[in-house]
Amino acid sequence: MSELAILGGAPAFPEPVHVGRPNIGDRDRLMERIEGVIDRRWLTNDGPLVHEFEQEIAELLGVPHCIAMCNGTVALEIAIRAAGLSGEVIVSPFTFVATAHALQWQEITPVFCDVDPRTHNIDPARVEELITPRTTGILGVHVWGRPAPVDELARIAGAHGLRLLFDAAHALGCSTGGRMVGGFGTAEVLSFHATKVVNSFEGGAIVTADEGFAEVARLMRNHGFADYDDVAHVGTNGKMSEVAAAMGLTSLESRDEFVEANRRNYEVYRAGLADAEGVELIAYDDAEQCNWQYAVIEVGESAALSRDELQRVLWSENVLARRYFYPGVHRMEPYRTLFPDAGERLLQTERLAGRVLALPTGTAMDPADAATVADLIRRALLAGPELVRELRAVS
Ligand code: T4K
Repeated sequence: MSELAILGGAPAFPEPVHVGRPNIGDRDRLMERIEGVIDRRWLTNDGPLVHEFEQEIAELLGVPHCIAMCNGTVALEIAIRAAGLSGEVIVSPFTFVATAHALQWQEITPVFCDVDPRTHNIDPARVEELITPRTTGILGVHVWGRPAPVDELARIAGAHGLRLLFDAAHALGCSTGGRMVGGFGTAEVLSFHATKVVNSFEGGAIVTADEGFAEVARLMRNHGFADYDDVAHVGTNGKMSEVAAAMGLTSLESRDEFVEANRRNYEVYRAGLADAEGVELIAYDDAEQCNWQYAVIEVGESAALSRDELQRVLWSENVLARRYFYPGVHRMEPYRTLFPDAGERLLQTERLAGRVLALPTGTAMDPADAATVADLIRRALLAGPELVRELRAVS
């Protein structure tokens, strides 16, 4: 126990080990593509690499239309607008804040629906009670890449005449019931942020099977321009640059390797934490396709340390585990001011937000590092009450 850094030992890692360290892929290929961008002097505005990237993504997901964007948040905003959402939209509060902000930014009220504690996704059994005459849609999120209950949500949306969109920022290359994420609802939104399994530095995309929707989203992405001098729609600037697409294409080429690295680390965590009392690594369905992008533990009541205490132990070892998505979007501004009592009916979300910790993974981490992290967690738990006493004394 004396070796734990929080008690004065040397940190297990000399440098910070981040959650979300970017996967890079083949540098030479990336540089070659960037040289091509410079040589062509075509830097953005629907360039050839963006086209190629869109085709690759559409093919991978088996959807007819992919519209690449500057980031996932703007892609969400455009998807919401292209779907004609207004009034109220039902959404999970257990997500990155961008999901709700994309609605609120357009003066649409996010109506937070509690989550299923097993899946961390929106609980379909709680959706219908939130529908009012102002409700126009449901925005599902595939948290951690574990698909939302797509069929139940489609049934509810269909029965009530609501639009259904999905925030698929975590779920590139994931499937449910053998069907790839990307084809559900009216449209799905991807993120290629630096921290995602496939990245384009910053980037995002709307994928859809609806041709009319795709056309509107494309117009909106480029200020509404249908042609030179012809503005056919209200729009914004959501364009992906060529350099971003260069990274996106290079990253896509190494996707299998990235997923494999995630999976290897996940398996090390699974083995290392199998007998860690009170700590559970979230499960993925082996029968489905999965990107294994998030290695997330839940720290339960029977653990010797609270989630926050465990996080402090890990941070002192330079393991920067993150409390995604603490404290829940409903407890962030402007939502906590707008809905001060929301927590009273979001009991599962509140409980979950107090338990989860995302551990580092990805290609920047090798399995030996993951084994060290798992070992630190086990040792911290074993140190138990004694460590808690010390922690409280130093806080
Ligand atoms: N919907 C969902 C469900 C999302 O999760 C996200 C994004 C979105 C929508 C919006 O998509 P984008 O507009 O971002 O395309 C990070 C990411 O910034 C964010 O993209 C992501 N979700 C979220 C889950 O994680 P933060 O606030 O944790 O970022 P930050 O700066 O703390 O970085 C995370 C970790 O990654 C740090 O430990 C440092 C490390 N890192 C980060 C960057 C950018 C690196 O090592 N290198 C880097 O270049 O949100």
